[in-house]
Amino acid sequence: MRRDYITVEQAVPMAGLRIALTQGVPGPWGEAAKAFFNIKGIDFQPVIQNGGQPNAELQAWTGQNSAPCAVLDDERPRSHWSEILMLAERMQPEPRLVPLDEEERVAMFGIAHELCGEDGFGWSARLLMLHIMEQTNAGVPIEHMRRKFSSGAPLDHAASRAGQILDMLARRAEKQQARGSDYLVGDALSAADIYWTCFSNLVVAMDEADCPMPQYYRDWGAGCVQLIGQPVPDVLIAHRERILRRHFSLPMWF
Ligand SMILES: N[C@@H](CCC(=O)N[C@@H](CS)C(=O)NCC(=O)O)C(=O)O
Repeated sequence: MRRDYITVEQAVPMAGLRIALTQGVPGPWGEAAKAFFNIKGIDFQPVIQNGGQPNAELQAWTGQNSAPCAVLDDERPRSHWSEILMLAERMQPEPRLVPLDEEERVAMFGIAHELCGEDGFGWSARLLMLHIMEQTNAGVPIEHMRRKFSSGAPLDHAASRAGQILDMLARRAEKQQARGSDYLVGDALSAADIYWTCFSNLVVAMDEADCPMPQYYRDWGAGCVQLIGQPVPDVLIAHRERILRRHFSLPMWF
């Protein structure tokens, strides 16, 4: 379902599903959104968001300037990870990515928050990356990104949150395997598996053949693991590889 990007200006008058995505890098929130729609066979039009930039046109269209942001026809823009997931579920319920069973739903949304939410894994890894960018003069507008994405806690808090979440996920993956499931929740694929697959790329870069992303992005991930101070458990990388191969369109394209 590879498609060329269009600008916000081109996207605004269009009908259908348009999704603003950071062009040129596999932003984990954006890659997860893309995977939901791809897995469900829902067509969408990628729209350019420029990472770290003001994105004034996107701001005027959607009331915010981050990616991803999904706009279906003339409905309200959806930029929170859970809004985008629920939109995908509504547009095409099968295959389900939010479990029907209420206990499993709670587990899935809990894991998703730990991966995607404020003070979660992606949030914390990004703060570690901003620190690395600053040390290496990476040319990224650090102050703009900190203003958007800092919670005011010190760097060691971000490192320990990322480590705690990795431990929690590894324990869960092991328990699930012991009961005969290849998935993080219940016995089937859910958004939790997709989020982990995409967010794992922040710490252990996917193979070039699967995800041809810039070398600097790979280097930031390795630096991130050093700051976390513990390796990413093998069980989680094996899980990521299984989900990638079974459920993603490869190579990724951004
Ligand atoms: N709004 C999303 C999070 C989106 C997000 O954090 N996007 C980042 C991904 S690194 C982004 O757009 N960064 C580039 C930028 O801010 O320009 C949510 O809470 O679900």
